Amino acid sequence: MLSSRFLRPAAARVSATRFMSSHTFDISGCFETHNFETAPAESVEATKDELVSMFELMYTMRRMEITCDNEYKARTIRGFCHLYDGQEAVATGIENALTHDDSWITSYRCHCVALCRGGSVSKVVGELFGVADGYSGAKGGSMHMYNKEHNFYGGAGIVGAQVPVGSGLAFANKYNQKPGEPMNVAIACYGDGAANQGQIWEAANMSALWKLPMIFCIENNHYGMGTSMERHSSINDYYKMGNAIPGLRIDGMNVLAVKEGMRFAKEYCGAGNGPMYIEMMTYRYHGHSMSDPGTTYRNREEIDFTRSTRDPLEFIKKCLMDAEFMTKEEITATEKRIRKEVQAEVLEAKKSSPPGLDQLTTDIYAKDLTPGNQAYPDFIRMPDFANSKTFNN
Ligand SMILES: Cc1ncc(C[n+]2csc(CCOP(=O)(O)OP(=O)(O)O)c2C)c(N)n1
Ligand SMILES: [Mg+2]
Repeated sequence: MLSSRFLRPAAARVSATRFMSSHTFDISGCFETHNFETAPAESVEATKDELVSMFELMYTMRRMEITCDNEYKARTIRGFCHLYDGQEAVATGIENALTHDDSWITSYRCHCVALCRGGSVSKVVGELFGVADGYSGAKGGSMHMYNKEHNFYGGAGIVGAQVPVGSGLAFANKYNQKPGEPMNVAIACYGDGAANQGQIWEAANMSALWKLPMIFCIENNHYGMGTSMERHSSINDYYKMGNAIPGLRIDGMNVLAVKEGMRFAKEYCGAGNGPMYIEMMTYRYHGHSMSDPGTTYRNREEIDFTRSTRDPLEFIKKCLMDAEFMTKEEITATEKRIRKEVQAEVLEAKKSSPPGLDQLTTDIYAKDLTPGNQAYPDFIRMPDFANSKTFNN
């Protein structure tokens, strides 16, 4: 079971300072630092538009994931399916602090990141239905959504595999830095259960040696499948795991703190100071995947307690009301509208069909599979460079 410090109620203090259409929110107590002389701000200003759009995105995520749960139970979705409800403030805060010039890669729990990076509910849900209009043209499914145009590199089914790829993305961003401008950063999100993998240490070492603009982002939802973090990890201060690499722990249920922490990380890493470790303190409401009811290794009281004291949506609703940006009635009306919109998008996705047979030979490495006419890659590297081959030029 979780220790009490992870279950503290989300800080929802609202200071008296008020500007015309913006408000100052107190986020002190939302951060713990490791190896840092500076820290994120203790208060942040947010405009009404910004807060409302964060709320709408988070509520859309919540409804989308609950809809996936229902559709799965109705057997219109099959196969692997890992839901993100409970963790919405993490993806939303990251999305609001970074731009789409920054690269993002994550684990199989990727529906909501896909939504942030150029997606729509119909595309994400369509991918789960296996239709041609789905996010990856029905070729990826729940765990493998990908959008190069928006610098989103997936969706990885192998635990931790996304992290070294993230360091590669950070390397590319350093390589392509424009003179006089800060570097774009790369963020790799992974779970507490992945955090002790050897490949992550190797990626961290190289990222530090080469001062890559890489953010190692551990979404600590306290469980790796059905094993609590106290049982699977000898260290539970994940933000300190980079040793010499500076670390930051963030209250991952407070979207304003996530955004401010990520702004701080982008500034630090983008300025050429090297990588950073971030630990988001969060929680998943569903079981690990659809085959896990999520109640055998944790009890209902723990889930209910988190919902009633730390829910990220209840937190942002409180901020909206305390700042007098929205009334309770306006919030209820918005929720009703979004519920309808999500349902409409699901119906839209259901109208699409599975991909045609002509799609069987697309999106694979070989360019032409016509017998006798196979195209080779442009360059094949042999062990002996002199015997390596260059084609098509
Ligand atoms: C290399 C590898 N080992 C094991 C698995 C099986 N597996 C899938 S998810 C998971 C737990 C990961 O937990 P965590 O990193 O905390 O992420 P969360 O599911 O909590 O988001 C395991 C062991 C896998 N997919 N890949
Ligand atoms: Mg986990």
